[in-house]
Amino acid sequence: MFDTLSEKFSNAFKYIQGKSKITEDNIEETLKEVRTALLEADVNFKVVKEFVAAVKEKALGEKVIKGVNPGEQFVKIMHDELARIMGDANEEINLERPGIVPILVVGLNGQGKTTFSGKLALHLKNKKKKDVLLVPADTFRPAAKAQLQTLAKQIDVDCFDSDLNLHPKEIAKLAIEEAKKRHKSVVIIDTAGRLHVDAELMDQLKEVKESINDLKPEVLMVADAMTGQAAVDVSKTFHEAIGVTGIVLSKMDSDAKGGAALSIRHVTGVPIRYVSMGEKMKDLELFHPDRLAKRILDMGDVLSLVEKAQDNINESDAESMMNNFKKGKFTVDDFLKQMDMISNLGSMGSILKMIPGMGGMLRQIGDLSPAENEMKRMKIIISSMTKAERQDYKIIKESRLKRIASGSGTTEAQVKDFLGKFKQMEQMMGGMAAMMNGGGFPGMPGFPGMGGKKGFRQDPNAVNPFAGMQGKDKKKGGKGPWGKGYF
Ligand SMILES: Nc1nc2c(ncn2[C@@H]2O[C@H](COP(=O)(O)OP(=O)(O)O)[C@@H](O)[C@H]2O)c(=O)[nH]1
Ligand SMILES: [Mg+2]
Repeated sequence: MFDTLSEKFSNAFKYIQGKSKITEDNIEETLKEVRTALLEADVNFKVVKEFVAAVKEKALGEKVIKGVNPGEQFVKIMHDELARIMGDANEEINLERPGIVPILVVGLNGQGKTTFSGKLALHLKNKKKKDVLLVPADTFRPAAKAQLQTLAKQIDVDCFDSDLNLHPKEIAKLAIEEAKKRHKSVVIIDTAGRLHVDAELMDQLKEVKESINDLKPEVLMVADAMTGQAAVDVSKTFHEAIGVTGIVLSKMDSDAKGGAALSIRHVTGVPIRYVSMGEKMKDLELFHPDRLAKRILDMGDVLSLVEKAQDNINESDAESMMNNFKKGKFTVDDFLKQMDMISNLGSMGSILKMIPGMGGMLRQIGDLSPAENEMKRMKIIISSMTKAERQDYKIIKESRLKRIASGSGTTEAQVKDFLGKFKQMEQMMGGMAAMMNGGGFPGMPGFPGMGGKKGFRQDPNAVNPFAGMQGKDKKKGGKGPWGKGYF
């Protein structure tokens, strides 16, 4: 997300790095680059002008804080201003009111309305414990009904059987009647779009909204983040015509440049509430301006990472793995589960970027696809292994090796390579388990809590991940990261 912008910002900050004080002179180059970066990311020019002026004023007015260098102070100011133009705090729609809450999902064609309707239903069902009714009301493209019905089935949410011959406002009314009967608390109405903003569409949406106005409907406008300023202009038009209560940025998983996210709130005055991040139903995030600002500035986003992990990790899998782990056992199946857990969180790049400081490092590494491809290859090899082999890879000898290679479409050398790597992982895991169980490192008596005999170095030829800690030559006191004589 917003990779180019992050990179240009980090280049811009170089001009003030190592300076002892921020001055009008040394900040000029940085601000110029920040300005160019924002304009190139398709941020609205008025927003850019205000942003740069605000950053400049704060940076020059900033008192020199002892111990904090001007570069860091500047990044902090940038962070606060970025978050401010995007809207400060997350503002989710308010569902805690009596009666049914209707949510109208509006926007142009192909922006992701139907997809978002499904995602929102799933989010409200799981996170807010709401009983939701999905309502297809796109009378313009009849296929949209089937699309929503399919999604509804997939996420196990009820879908209203709309009569597409009726006017959408009639559909909305009937759906709300139905929702009352079924004691639903939220009704999500997926409306029609057009290729371009047109008067007929606006009139239709206005009528739908007015027909249910007594229930104070939320109107969520879905805008494709890839379209930059166009998304901003369209949102403004929709807001002026029908009154929008929230914006959803869709397709933020793509290489959107950032223009829409950074301008839309400031230009329209409407808060961004959700971010749609992919084609799967779970790919929805709340919009947190401060977290996004951190991601843009390579400061990581640990909170989102933890939330993602909590949402996506299967507890019983994690527990059975932990049990194995405590026993000092690590099987190919455990490894497969670990890989699945990680890929459930997203692409490697997207996960790593959430760790503070990794963004810049990733740019230096460049392409992560070799690592991702290797992970894929490992999964294919594992899928060609039998259950017994996954529990104990040591039984894999010549003929099994041949079978796995041909089954997975890899070479025997690749299978051997995988087994070699797995063996190293097994030893690492064994080592950690030994540490946790108080087994301790061989040759390190007296280290508190680690004096046991069960060393982890079962195989003298193994690659020892803790080699540095142990110190190859004990007499010299070790060369480990903890320095001489620590052990
Ligand atoms: N990558 C990506 N694709 C999306 C996202 N949201 C929707 N899409 C895709 O965009 C296309 C149009 O989405 P749809 O929900 O039918 O748009 P609608 O016409 O506004 O209802 C479909 O192919 C979706 O799978 C998203 O957040 N990320
Ligand atoms: Mg649709």
